Amino acid sequence: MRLSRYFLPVLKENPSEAQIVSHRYMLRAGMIKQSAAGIYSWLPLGFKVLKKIETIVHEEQMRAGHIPMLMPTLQSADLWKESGRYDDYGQEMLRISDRHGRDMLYGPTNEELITDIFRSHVGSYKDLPLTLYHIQWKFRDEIRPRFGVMRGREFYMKDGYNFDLTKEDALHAYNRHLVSYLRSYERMGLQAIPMRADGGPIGGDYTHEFLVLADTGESEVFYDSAVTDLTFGDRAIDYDSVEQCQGVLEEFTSKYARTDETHDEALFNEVPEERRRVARGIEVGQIFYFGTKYSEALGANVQGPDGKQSPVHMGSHGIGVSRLLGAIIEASHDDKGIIWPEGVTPFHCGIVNLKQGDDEADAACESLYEALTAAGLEPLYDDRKERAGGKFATMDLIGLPWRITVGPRGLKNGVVELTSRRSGESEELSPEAAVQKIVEIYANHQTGRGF
Ligand code: 5CA
Repeated sequence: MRLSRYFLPVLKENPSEAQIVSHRYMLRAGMIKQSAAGIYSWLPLGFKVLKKIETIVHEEQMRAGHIPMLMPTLQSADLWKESGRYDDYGQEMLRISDRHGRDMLYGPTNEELITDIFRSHVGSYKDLPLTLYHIQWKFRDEIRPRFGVMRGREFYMKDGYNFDLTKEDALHAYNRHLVSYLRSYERMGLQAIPMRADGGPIGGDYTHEFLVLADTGESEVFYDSAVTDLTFGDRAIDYDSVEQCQGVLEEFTSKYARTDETHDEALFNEVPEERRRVARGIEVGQIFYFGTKYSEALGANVQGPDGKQSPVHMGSHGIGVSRLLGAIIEASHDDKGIIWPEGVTPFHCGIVNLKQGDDEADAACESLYEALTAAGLEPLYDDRKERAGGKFATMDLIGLPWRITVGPRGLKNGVVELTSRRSGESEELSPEAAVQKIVEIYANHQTGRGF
């Protein structure tokens, strides 16, 4: 992409409505624009990152054997009346009536809809285990939408639902989700810690939230600092192996880590004092095992090998896809702007031409652009007739992890400058060596092509 042809409405001033850094930078970098309280348009740069995050979530869900599909945003109220949640959900649910006066709603989650699909098509244990998921917009009429996409009213969520014959099988599905979530967040450059939590309106008493530690987080968390030493890394995992998935769950959840809803002071005090931490966190996902809560209410039964009918065991598992943009920025920025992790960056590399209109500089930038594109990468070339300082400020704000700077003086010596956004360090290299280095860096990151 050439910046002169892109749509990147960068703001010079700090928007007064933004209280936290991620909201401020998303507005300033022209990623989102508020349309109504808690409802946003995703401008091209924001949309690009949203799709990168979505792609990682899809890849890791499919790797775990979970099946993608798509359910609508608008639902009939009938199923919710059947489950009893139509009244329970209260004012967070946006209720709509159609021209025939039928009660409709904008889905805040999809347990009822998916259970209805399941009961219509599946009746035997032979079709189990089954996990279906989708990534779709949700609406919750939050009393206090705030912090931009962090607590929106309309937000993008991955929600997956497992169907199993027994509690044991359903707990394996729970563990599979835990593993796939750890992998997903690490690919986004995040550490998200699973913590024992509360079921809330989804229900069930076995649930973990995934929290990214950040001072601006809305949840208070209590944990043993040893949990922050754990990383999943690139270990191979067999998602069908009960032992392997259970092993990961035990490794990541045996140390004390709880949100304030389930915090237990006596248990916490058993953690050595120097390792006890009280902090704040951003909830970027939650997994639930709730057994037969919905299958009993909606009559979703399966026939077992013994010929007997029993309600199917279920759980639901969510990732806050749009919230993740805010969480990643909270975890990775400095006073000049965003610093995207390689796994989710909207463009792989910036190219800054210090002297637009200079034949040699223009030609060098064009050939860098072509070489990076040919290698399957997406560069963002700042080809505007702007001062160098303005170009650097824009690149720093939008946070591309790597920048190649091209100017007549360097070209005389056959070099361009490659700069890391994270460390600020620069090195002079031939244009070919700079391209080679960028290609090598991204060889370790499956970022996929964007939009
Ligand atoms: N049905 C279950 C699991 S699929 C469910 O709805 N879980 S949830 O309520 O915990 O939501 C899943 C994730 O969506 C949360 O962990 C959070 O990251 C994100 N989320 C929830 N509410 C909002 C909101 N108002 N704005 C942005 N993201 C949200």
